[in-house]
Amino acid sequence: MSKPLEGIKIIDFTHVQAGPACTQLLAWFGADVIKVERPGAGDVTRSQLRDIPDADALYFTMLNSNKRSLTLDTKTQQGKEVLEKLIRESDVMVENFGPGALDRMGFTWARIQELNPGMILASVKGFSEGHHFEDLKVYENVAQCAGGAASTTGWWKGENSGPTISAAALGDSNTGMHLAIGILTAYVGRLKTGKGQKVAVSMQDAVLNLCRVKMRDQLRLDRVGYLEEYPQYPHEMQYFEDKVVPRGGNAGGGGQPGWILKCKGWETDPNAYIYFTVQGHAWDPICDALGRPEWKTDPAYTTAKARQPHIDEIFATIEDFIKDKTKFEAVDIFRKYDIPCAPVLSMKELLHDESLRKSGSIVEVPHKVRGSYYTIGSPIKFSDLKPEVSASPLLGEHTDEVLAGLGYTPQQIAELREIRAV
Ligand code: CAO
Repeated sequence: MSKPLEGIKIIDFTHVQAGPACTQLLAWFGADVIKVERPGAGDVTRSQLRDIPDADALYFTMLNSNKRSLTLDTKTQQGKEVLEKLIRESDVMVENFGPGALDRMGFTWARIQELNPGMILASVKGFSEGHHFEDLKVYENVAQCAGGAASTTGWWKGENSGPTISAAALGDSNTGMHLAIGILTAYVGRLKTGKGQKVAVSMQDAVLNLCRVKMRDQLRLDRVGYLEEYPQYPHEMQYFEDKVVPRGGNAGGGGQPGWILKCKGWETDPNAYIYFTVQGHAWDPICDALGRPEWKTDPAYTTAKARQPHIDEIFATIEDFIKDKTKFEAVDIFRKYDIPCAPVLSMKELLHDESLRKSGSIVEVPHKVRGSYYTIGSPIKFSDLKPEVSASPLLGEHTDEVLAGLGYTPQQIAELREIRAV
């Protein structure tokens, strides 16, 4: 079966993580993604944190599968001419250079439209156009700080109570995913109007979009003065006095209290924990699971509001119940009662998880230089499409092929190579 995005040609002018994550997704679903890289060096992630000497680093391979690689120095006149031809023949150009880099290269939005009025130009920047920080270059953690994730993650007191960064790529890959949605929207728009458009996602906005419930909490705090589901309520109300959303440790982000609880072996295994959610309507099953049927009718426990002052005691009771059970045994017990919970899984456990292998969420990909590598496959599953992950390209692997497709003769390609334009 042909893949849904087959026939869509994308100039992938991206590097590091935010842009490549977006274009990789589109490549999985069938788009022809041509990664344009500087001759000699290419995407900086090819050589960052290498685990095998002289082989593309996993940082690169895991974000650039299913693409073709064209080396092109777009600062030379000849390189610019090649890019112009490519722009004329492509549907989408994705870039995540520092602010103004594309304009400095001579490819302003006006020029791109002149070359191809149907072109969709998709950009990631740290901040949105016109923002007072728009000139800043931004990496992952900078975005997490600017988008509200860092101020709301971590602990509100104690030695390590400062703003905290999440290990999940909220700034990078998350922004790329937003951009992919924008590109597909603009593409559908173009099918109706024939016109391309500019699509932009700032990393700050993409992080903020994922911090929606924290903004909800700020608005509630402004109105009500406290947040009853936060661990500070009701014993540490001083943390609400400045009316700024405090960090909530491992508390549940929605209306359901939750916490990370120790299981058997936590003293030596850093991941011997489960997450347990005290779902309001599952209170009776929770009491049954814990062998505390008296809590089902005790007014001090029957409503979420009544339970909140005792929430630490409730979590301590669950911890006591699971202290002689592994995280998997604990979850096996609670799943019978329909309680939302899961073990805290390490990267090692996820890498070897059979279900993830079976579903294609973790895949092994043969690679010309590395031998093979494991990578994360498509998290989006379809009934009529099985995205197959193929190796990331070697630097310039498809240069000749792409140039020939643009009409260059072997001799012209050799000349371009001679002057190091490709
Ligand atoms: N041929 C010739 N020149 C090329 C080229 C090519 N094929 N590809 C890129 N370049 C040039 C650009 O023209 C630019 O040159 P100038 O600055 O002289 O105009 C330069 O290479 C790239 O600059 P940059 O600012 O993008 O790169 P950087 O390493 O200094 O900064 C980053 C990296 C990520 C901080 C910056 O690109 C950025 O802020 N991007 C937007 C936000 C973003 O996506 N960040 C997430 C990255 S993932 O963590």
